[in-house]
Amino acid sequence: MPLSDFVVFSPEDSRVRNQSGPLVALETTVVTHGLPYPETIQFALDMESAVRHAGATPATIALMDGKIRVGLSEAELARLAGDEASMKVSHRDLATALIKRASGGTTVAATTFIANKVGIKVCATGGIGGVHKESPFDVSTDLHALADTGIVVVCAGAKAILDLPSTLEYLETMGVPVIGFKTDEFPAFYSRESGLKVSLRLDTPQAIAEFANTHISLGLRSAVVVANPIPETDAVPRAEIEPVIAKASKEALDKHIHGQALTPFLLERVSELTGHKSMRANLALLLNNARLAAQIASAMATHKNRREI
Ligand code: PSU
Ligand code: MN
Repeated sequence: MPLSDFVVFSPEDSRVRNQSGPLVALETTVVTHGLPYPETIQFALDMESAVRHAGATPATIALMDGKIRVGLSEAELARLAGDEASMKVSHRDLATALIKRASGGTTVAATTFIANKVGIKVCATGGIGGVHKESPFDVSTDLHALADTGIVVVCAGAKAILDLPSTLEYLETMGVPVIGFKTDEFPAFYSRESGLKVSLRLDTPQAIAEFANTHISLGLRSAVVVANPIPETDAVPRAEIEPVIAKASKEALDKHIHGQALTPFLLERVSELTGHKSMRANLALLLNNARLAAQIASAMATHKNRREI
């Protein structure tokens, strides 16, 4: 059966499908498992607005009642966010969600998989998954997906709760370029600095678009990760966040929290321990990434047209 058999084209989907302009896919695990309810609803809508204001059309991707959806209505977003039963859907969970007629937020891995199938070239998230600190065998499916999906993923680096050097090594091994937007350093999600280098620094959405179109036209199957540092005013210095992450990671270890539950647990604990300062940072960087993703998607369309003339 083709993928289209599983995709329902509601009015929102069709709006997205019939868009001739640039599209930006938005992941929804951040809506179901990454941010507190009910604020997360407004937040998902704000991300969509940020994409629109920057000149592109948002395609929020999720599973709704056992169907893959590309574009959600406001009511559907609210239902997805508010339903305790909403799954966290990565590659291995896609078929489960379909046969159980379930709803769920898609991770970067599942979002990029679906976006790629429907021809969307750019996706925005907060931070990509990676190699977990205390358990080197817990490697996010995001990394595997990035190795295998020709798409641009705009993020604020990998989540700071992760082993960042190992995550970058993995990306390098899998041939995934990591572009620093106006930075030589790989940003660490809540903080702008990590002491680690990106593979290339580019300073404009146009330059990133040219890079991405070139990478994709070569037929390379890996993604292009665009690391966009959190705005200075919202950043939490590394010295402040590191001990908090260490404490939260220790708690997770003591409580035997692992697998799918680990990332949501750590994000929530870090937020509690910082008096929600980390949550505000998370929101700021998500909007910042949605904007840049829209600018890159627009520039990719223009650059491609120019080449075809
Ligand atoms: N970025 C955020 N909050 C999140 C996530 C990313 O700011 O909740 C989600 C993304 O959907 C990412 C997922 O794909 O966490 C990774 O989960 P895991 O480490 O279990 O693969
Ligand atoms: Mn994991």
